[in-house]
Amino acid sequence: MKKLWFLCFAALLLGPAMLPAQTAAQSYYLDTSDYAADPAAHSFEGRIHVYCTHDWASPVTDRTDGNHYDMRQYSHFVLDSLGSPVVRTDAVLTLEQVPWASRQLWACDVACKDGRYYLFFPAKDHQGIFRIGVAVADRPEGPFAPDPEPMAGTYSIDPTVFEDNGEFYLYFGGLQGGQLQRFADNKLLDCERMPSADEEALPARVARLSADMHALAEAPRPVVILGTDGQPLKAGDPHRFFEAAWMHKHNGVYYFTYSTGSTHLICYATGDNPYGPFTYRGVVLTPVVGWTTHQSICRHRGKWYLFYHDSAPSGGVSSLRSTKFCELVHNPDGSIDAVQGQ
Ligand code: FUB
Repeated sequence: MKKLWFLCFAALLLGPAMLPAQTAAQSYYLDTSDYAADPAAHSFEGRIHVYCTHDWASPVTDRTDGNHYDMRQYSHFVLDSLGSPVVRTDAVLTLEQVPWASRQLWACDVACKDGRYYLFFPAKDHQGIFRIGVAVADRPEGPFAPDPEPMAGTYSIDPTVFEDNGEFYLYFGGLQGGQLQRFADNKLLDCERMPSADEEALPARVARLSADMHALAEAPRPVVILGTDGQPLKAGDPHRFFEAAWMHKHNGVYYFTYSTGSTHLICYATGDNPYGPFTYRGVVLTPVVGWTTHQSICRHRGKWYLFYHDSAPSGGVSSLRSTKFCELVHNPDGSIDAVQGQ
């Protein structure tokens, strides 16, 4: 009790700088010395490695199609466990290094195969179309060397890679600024087409990767999310896919998590294989401060963690976000306890 009183007194005296950045949801900021968003977290070589977009105060103020999300490099963070010191490295891959890219390094992900690290990232090409590239490193912290061209057959944003039984699967896609509505049957349309509220929602895409990790081994397929009625979710459903695909597997169940964008939720749907279909199950994260919400889910030393971002440290500026994390609970019935974003 004496110790508790002492801690309260010290906190009052020394101010918040001495305390861990903690929210009501027992979430912790990874690092508030600079902005970092869209966390992709993995347990590699016994430590937690997190790959983020590096938000900054860009002069771009045009909000059309998310142009103000004008990131030019990725950041890497490494930590041993919840609460341990975090080491940050910026510029593990920069826009200047990628010959085919013109702008907007949006959410990325990293996979490890045979001791090498593959960073999958989206950027607009010189025609203004989002494509997905791959960059390789010998160490999880980089530096990453990009291929000279984007991966053939890729489009849109938010690539994430999931390993299952020795195969690697690339998931991707994002609406509106992410341009998914500009593609049908894996082809660029002359004119974008957003479905009306009572039509089927636009799905994320998934494709198995080639053995060398540099190409798609097959044409991308739709990731269909079914409602409890067994029918694909409609475009007007507040739980339909928008962006930020992520896959994890727990107790043999495949969990597809994603952002609903305009309704500001992170939701989950479950299935029995990496391609789906997946059945909508519920909310993982309620709305955070800021417009975008973006998650990754990582198992480390037997515990599951949810990584996400919010704009609270920047006072709500939607393009200046900070990464947070907390433990994530899977219940015995396979459901996930929702984390409160605020
Ligand atoms: O950070 C840019 C974009 O905002 C990401 O790619 C989306 O997932 C959203 O977080």
